[in-house]
Amino acid sequence: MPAARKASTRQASMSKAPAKNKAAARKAPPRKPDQSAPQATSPTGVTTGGRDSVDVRTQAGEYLTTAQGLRLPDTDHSLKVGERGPTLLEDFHLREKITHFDHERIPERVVHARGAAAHGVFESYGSAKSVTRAAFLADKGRQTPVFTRFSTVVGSRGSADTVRDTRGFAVKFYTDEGTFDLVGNNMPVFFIQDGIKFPDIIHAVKPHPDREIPQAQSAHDTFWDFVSLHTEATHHVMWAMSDRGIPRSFRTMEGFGVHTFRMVNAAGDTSLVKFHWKPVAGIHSLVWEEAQIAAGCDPDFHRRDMADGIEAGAFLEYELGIQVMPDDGTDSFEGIDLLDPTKLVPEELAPVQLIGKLTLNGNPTNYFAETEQVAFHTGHLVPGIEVTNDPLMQARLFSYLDTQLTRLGGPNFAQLPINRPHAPVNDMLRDGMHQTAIHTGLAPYRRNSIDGGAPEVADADEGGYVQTPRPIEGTPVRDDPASFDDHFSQPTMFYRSLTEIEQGHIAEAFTFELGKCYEQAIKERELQVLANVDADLCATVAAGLGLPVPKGAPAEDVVLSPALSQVVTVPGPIAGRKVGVIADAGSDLAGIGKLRQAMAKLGAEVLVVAPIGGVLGRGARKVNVDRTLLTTRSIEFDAVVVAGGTTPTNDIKLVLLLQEAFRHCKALAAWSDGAAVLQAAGIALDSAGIVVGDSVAKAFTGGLTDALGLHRAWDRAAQVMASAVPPAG
Ligand code: HDE
Repeated sequence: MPAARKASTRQASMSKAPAKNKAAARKAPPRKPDQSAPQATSPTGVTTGGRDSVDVRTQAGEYLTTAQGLRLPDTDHSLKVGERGPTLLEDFHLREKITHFDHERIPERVVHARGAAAHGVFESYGSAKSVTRAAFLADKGRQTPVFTRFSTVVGSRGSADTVRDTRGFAVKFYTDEGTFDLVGNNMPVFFIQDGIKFPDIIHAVKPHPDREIPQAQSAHDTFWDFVSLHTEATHHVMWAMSDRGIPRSFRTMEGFGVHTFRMVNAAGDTSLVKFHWKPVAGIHSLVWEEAQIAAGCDPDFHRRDMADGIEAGAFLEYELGIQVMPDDGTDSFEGIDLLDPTKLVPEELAPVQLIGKLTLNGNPTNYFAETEQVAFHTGHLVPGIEVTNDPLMQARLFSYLDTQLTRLGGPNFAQLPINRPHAPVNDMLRDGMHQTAIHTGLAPYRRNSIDGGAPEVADADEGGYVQTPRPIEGTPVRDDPASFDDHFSQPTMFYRSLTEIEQGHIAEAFTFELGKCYEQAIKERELQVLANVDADLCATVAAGLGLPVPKGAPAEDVVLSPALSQVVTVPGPIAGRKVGVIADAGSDLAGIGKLRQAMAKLGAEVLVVAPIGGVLGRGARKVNVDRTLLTTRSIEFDAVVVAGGTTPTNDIKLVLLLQEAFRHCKALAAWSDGAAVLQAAGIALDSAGIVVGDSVAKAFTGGLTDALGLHRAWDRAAQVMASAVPPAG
């Protein structure tokens, strides 16, 4: 508002204030407009210049300027007394540039610091209408913009993507009824039952406080000390040690809301609900050696995969599903305490009903502004979705708002562009650090007569968030219900529901992680935990550690849940997968073209790998080299194919690439005499998951597609050790 108008408004209201009858007769001022972002005009009403209709929050103008818009003649030299003299204090440009730089960082998230995000859209199937009145879920076909951030939990912001850890899967739905955040993980259970222990588990898993090592790892004494003493963590630890702890990519990860939520439909009927994200691309993981190599060769493995995929049009897709349980007052289902976040509900007991689809189709424009500044909060709810008494969830409801005050520097973080709701905001929250809204009106309080009583409060019919009445009575206690005491039967169910391959990976992971601990007592205590999960698992890990096998009492009568296994027997989609093609100057370049076309149709990308960079061939047939044997490593590819005509070589980099792909049970293929290159690397063509053909014909690309769709040739696993030694020559 221009300064002159502001002053006159103030005078007018002051002169009107005293006389009661006059105030009643006075025409109510217009309703306050909704809180708005700064416009492309300055507070004095003058346009800010630069290109027309440019938002002042972006940079505008042709010339380099100071923050005040002063054009600069030079930004490479400070103002000095002579070319070799000292710098002058009057150099305001130097001081502004350096000062701003000095303050560029904000505190990283205390957990989930390492993350990457994408924009997208959620489309409702309308099938949740019977359980929730949340319009973004209930209305068939309704599209809601979303911003989704994936993360690891333990590592710092610059740590590697592929470490063994739980992954965050946080989705911000910008709904018309207010923002809803589903702040979940890629595992359906959590380490602890009560949020009051969260600082403890996090202190234990973070690097040791003396030397601040190891970074982004759970393979150290304090973590295993904690979890072996808090056996409620066992179920989550089993998941973290399983293949779920090292996902192949964000697009091949499941997501879970973890807690039980309460949903309310239009008639006021309530249900208890658990959220699931089902990746359209299937659930796939890395193998441990790949994860370790990637952490060194390409620490950005997951975020690169997501950004490249989105850029190439291979969007990330997930279906949202809910398990619906009756809200009968017991907060439990089939003997499972629904308030215990260390327990899951097997899909066989409560099927996951699909209610909508999430498509991530846009990369952020600016990492800091969007991915770093996005603020999720479990308390960002909309009518139709409510919380339960889960003590982990209750603590989260406090933490997520609180943490932003430090991380984002004050209470106005909801005004940051990425955090702004898409629903109209009229919150009466005022002032504070970094206030960017220019509020109008005089009465940011209710009830008022000055601003015409605005804003109004809304009852349920008008979209107000009215909690379902929950009678609560009891005595304050610091205790758990007895139903929280069973720490082992679900870990046993999880382990026994997996395939032998997956069980083997869990045993290896425990052996690796405990093998990194120094304290003998911690290893022994964790073995005792495993003895209560499964005797074979315990014996295998004990053998690996060279320790005696303790006796336990694992549950014998657990009902298995095959849905927990991620090994597929029917090939799934291959969109977003990467195929490396080994080629050289003599390769069949037309064949490479055909392969690229066939893979592109299915959303997979072909990258040509040659001994040196540049271009292979000439004219219409020419093929760009995407990677050299020096710049890539097998971990980059889901399958490696040798082009026909490629000369066999004993270049150790190529042998290593093929051997690694073989050892990691990835699809390998060759057409025509390319097969000789595989053989030269010591790979038997009759091994599982090897596709050979005379040319790039349908049968060849079909075989490769199937092998890729199965993700790994696990039948090769037994052979893998034999192939570990490259052939001499
Ligand atoms: Fe979080 N968690 N958490 N958490 N969490 C945070 O919030 C916390 C928990 C999860 O991409 C923090 O803004 C407490 C469970 C994700 O920005 C903080 C407890 C689950 C993310 C916080 C939990 C999660 C966070 C740190 C126990 C899965 C990243 C920065 C009571 C269902 C969100 C921030 C993003 C982030 C606290 C437990 C998931 C400190 C106190 C269970 C995905 O507020």
